[in-house]
Amino acid sequence: MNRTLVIVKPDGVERSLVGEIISRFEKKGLKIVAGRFETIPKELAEKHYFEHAGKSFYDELVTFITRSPAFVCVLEGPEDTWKVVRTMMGPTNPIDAQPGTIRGDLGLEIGENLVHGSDSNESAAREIEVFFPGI
Ligand code: D4T
Repeated sequence: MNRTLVIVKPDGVERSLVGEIISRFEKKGLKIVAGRFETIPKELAEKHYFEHAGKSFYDELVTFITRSPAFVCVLEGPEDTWKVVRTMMGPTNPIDAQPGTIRGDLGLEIGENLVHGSDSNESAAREIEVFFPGI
């Protein structure tokens, strides 16, 4: 089996969209194999978003992802689960996201785009280790 990390970001939790978002993945056939609510500590957010350090939106991104509880989970499917999740999420900017995708149906702003999914099997392994070490 193959796993990926998904985060329903603080905006998704604040808007009570955890069930709506996670149920889409469950209906698709993916399994939740670990999950918790957590206000992501700054150190974890910085580890998670290390590749964006120094970019214009970095400080805002870290402030956003740490501002209130997120639902962090590991989803499992047969192969390339990260890709299944990313396709269902839609592109980073909800303005570009097609109806039928999570960001296309539920989002409006790039800075409040509801959900994170790892962008490769390598990122998935790294990010799962950041949030669920030793799982
Ligand atoms: P994440 O990593 O949150 O799943 O989003 P994506 O994989 O779809 O997009 P990303 O890594 O390029 O961006 C991470 C995060 O930063 C926010 N962002 C991004 C922003 O606020 N302004 C920007 O210009 C960009 C490119 C949105 C997602």
